[in-house]
Amino acid sequence: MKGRQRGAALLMAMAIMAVAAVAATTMLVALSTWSRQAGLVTDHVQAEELVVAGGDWTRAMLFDDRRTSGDLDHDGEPWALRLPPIPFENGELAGRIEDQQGLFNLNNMVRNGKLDVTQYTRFQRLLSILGLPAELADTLADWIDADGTAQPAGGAEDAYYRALGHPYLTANRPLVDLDELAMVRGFDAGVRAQLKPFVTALPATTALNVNTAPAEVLAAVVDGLDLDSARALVARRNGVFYRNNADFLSQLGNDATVPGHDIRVGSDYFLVTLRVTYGKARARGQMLLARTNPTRWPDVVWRKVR
Ligand SMILES: [Ca+2]
Ligand SMILES: [Ca+2]
Repeated sequence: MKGRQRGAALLMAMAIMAVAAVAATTMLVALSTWSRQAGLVTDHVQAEELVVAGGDWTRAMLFDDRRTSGDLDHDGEPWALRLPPIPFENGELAGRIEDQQGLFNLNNMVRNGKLDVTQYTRFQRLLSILGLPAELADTLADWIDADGTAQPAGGAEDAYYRALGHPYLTANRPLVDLDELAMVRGFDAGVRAQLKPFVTALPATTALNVNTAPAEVLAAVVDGLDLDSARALVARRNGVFYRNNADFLSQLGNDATVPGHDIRVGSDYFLVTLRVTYGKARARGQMLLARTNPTRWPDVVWRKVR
């Protein structure tokens, strides 16, 4: 980076730090005005930088949420509100934060390189609820597990992918993000679109947040909970929330069980989606945030801006 650009980046960072606690509008107006005066960047680069700046604002918001609400996250909290487009000079910003721990974490299916049969069964249950073939659980387990032995019920290891027109190998490690599913046998665009509202790929094994999980995921994870009962639970949850696991467990019928370590009422992982218009340019950004250390702003696990 040239000195002037580095100075600009530093100024940008300082501006973000200084105003993160203030309203987003104020921050974005300040940044866009500063940048126009400096005349350093094109509209598109500017739009991308505003996506990054907006991302830092969401990090500050989630940090503050943990500080004020403790280990408790539900759809009634400020972070869960979809932001209406915020206009600023020469553009606007829109975005949302989505809890990822209310979704089924596909990487839970493999622990330390080996299949976790309980989680694999839960994913099969989710596939069945969504009307998708059970063998998708086998091909995905093979994609993630460390070994090269295909699941007996319809898995796929290197031999399958090597024989493709554009050959490649199985990852044999946790999914980095959901886009990677496109590489896995059977996960065509239609399947991925059907799964998307219910699944995620997180860098650690995670418990399910029962305050934000959709009925389909609750029915997949809780043994003996059918979809109708899960829908009834979600309807009752609307407007109230579970304060702890016992609160949730007391709402289950006699036949429904789930180990306490597989559920919780808070979340560490959030997906941020931001759209910025600046001048004639548009930029869209997504980032996965990990709030695993409550003493600092959430870490950015990955960020995509385009
Ligand atoms: Ca919270
Ligand atoms: Ca494998």
